[in-house]
Amino acid sequence: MTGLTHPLATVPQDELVIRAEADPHRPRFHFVSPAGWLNDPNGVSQWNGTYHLFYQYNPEGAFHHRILWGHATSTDLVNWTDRPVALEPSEGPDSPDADGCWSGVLVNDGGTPTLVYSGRHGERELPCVAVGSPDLLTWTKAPENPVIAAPPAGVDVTAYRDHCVWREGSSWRQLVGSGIRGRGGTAFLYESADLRTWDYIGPLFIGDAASVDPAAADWEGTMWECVDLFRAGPGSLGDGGGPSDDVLVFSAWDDGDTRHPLYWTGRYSGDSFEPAALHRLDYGGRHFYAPQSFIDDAGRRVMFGWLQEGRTDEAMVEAGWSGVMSLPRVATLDDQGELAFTPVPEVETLRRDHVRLDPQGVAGSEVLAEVAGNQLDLELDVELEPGSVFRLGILGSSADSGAALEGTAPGSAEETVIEVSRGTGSDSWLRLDRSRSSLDSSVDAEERSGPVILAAGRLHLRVLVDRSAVEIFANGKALTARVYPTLGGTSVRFAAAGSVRLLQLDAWRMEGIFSGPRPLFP
Ligand code: DQQ
Repeated sequence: MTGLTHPLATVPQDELVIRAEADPHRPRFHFVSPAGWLNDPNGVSQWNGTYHLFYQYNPEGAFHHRILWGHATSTDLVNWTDRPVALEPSEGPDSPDADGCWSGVLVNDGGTPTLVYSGRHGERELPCVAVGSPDLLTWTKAPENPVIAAPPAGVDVTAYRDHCVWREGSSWRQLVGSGIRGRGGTAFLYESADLRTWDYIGPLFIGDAASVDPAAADWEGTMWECVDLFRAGPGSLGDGGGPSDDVLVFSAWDDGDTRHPLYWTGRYSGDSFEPAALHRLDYGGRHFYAPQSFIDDAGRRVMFGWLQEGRTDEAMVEAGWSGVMSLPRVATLDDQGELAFTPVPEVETLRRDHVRLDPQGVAGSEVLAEVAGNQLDLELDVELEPGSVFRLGILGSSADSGAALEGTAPGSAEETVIEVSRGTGSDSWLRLDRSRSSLDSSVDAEERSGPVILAAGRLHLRVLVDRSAVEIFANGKALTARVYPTLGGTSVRFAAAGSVRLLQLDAWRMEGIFSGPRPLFP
């Protein structure tokens, strides 16, 4: 560490871990940094059987500044062991990463673990490389850094950072996220023989920031952060494929505003990407941001995302920690050619105290006497007739909140409500109502929603509640969000309007993955 301090570094560093551990909103079975700030997943991978999760980390406090790469490893994607910080800024006027080691990826360079990341100096980010020891615990920065000296000449870029790197034939290819002022987000394509010298090819594809209202949930933004290009259909990237077999994931950014993750389906061929359709990746918007994915040894496309906080900067700083890593989720293409998500099955090893409810009609509102808690895994199969609505209330603080669940009257208690409504046509919706999640009026309480397909009225709903982190999967569509109840509510209830049948409900309490305080610098 240097002696540099930031105005937001108001909590002594040796107090951060204690504060973080004491915070009731801190998740227990999601990966979080030991304390301080965490944002994007980086270098996600499986190397010689071991899973590696690197992440944007500021151990100085719960704010984004002078970012390091934290590192944790796992053999099961569930339990994580902290490893020494992998990358930290190198000081000096000529250092390309003097002000931060920003997001990037891990690649296997003929057996040598190699990181490609964005070095930040001043307001500028440029591609850098670091080479790892065989155990991936010690990293040496390449003397050639930055390996690309500047964004493409003659292009007025809104920003330029983050990397997707893959092997194609005998070459390396790289995308760098960017945006062209006045047009839209883009990813610049480069090629290299050695990861050190890169030839610029051109923009892979340029988005259109004017295609929809900037307020829209699928606005492309003016810059694409954390681009991630992969083959979701059969075969592998670069072998042609069908018109919608490739996926280009990005996080829509606009002048410092982290908006939401989106993806194009299309075909990557030659030096360009022919788009088919644009989709929302997670209906939680900024609460599942900067996702990055990899193929593991089992052939699964595993994705992590950053669950941004929904509380004020001051509240984060006071809490001593900020930022949650999503549970790893498997991405597949569904029948509609869209990404479908489900948490990796390994998460189920944390399940305890199983409760099962048998088939029953749902009428009015009912508290589940057998199920309560703020660390839960809930799995439901529900059948909805056209025009009906199913609601699941979680983190409820008193029996009085039944009125809210039925949508009739607001009360003073807290409750977070997940709602699935079946339209009379094909318009069915997943909605998260956070309007009564917290009595704290300073936290984000905006509604989140998006369309779901209920074939024959059937819904498979999975809800993972981990204190302030909530991950919802409804027939493969993900909605991730943060909630900050103040009353310590643990009740679970369901309710219905119209004709709804619960086919099965399984519930478990979830075990935590860390046994106590962890050192800021393992
Ligand atoms: N966060 C990183 C950037 C990236 C952004 C900096 C996305 O590299 O563009 O911490 O959250």
